[in-house]
Amino acid sequence: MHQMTLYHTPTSPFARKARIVARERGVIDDVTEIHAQIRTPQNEVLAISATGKVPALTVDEGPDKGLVLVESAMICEYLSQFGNGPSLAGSAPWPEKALDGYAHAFLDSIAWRGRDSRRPDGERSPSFMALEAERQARCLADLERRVDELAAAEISLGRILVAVALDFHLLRIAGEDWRPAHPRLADWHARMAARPSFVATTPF
Ligand SMILES: N[C@@H](CCC(=O)N[C@@H](CS)C(=O)NCC(=O)O)C(=O)O
Repeated sequence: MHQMTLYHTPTSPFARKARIVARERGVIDDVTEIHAQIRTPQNEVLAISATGKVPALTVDEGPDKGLVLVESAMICEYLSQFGNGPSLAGSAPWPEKALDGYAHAFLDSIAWRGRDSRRPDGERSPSFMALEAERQARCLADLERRVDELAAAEISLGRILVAVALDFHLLRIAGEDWRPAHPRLADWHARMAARPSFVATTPF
C-alpha cells in the first residue's frame, strides 16, 4: 500500500505531467490530488515544503512514509515504480531522456514567456519575450520535422511532456495558434490529447 498526496494546480504543466503519469501507470486510486493555492499565504504546499511549488508529492503510507518530493521529474520517477503499463521512469534509455530534457527546455520557455506577458505594464520585458518567442518558433519547427520520431512509440515521459507543452502553448500564448503552420505535429498532438489521462487533466 503506497498512499500518496499530489499537490497541483489545474493549469500547471509540470504538475500535469505527474498527474498524467499517475493515470498512465494506473496508480491514481492511490493518489489524493490537492489543488494548491500557490503564490498565496494559504498555499497548502507550504505545510510540507518550503519551496511552495507544484507538483509536490507526499508519501502517506508504506515503506517511504513521510517522504516529500518536489520537481516533476523526481515525482514521475517515484510514481513509475508502481502500477503497470509502459515504463515512465527517469531510468529510460538515453534517447528518451534526451527528449524529456528537450521538452523541459521548451516548456520552461513557454512558462517564462507566458508569465512575463501577464505582468503589469512596466514590468514586462519585450526583449526577453521576443527571445523566448524565437526559441519556441525554432522548437515548433524542429518538432514538426521530428514527428516520425515522436510517433515511433505510443507513449513515454518525453512524449507526455512534449504534448503537455504544446497544450500549454495554446493556453498561455494567446493569439498564436501553432497548429495551422505545423500540421503533422498538430495531428500527433491531437492523438495524445485524446488519451484518457490527458482528457482527465486538461487545463482548458
Ligand atoms: N522545475 C519544476 C517547475 C515547477 C514550477 O515552476 N511550478 C510552478 C507552477 S507551473 C509553481 O509551483 N510556481 C509557484 C511559485 O512560483 O511560487 C518542475 O519540473 O516541477
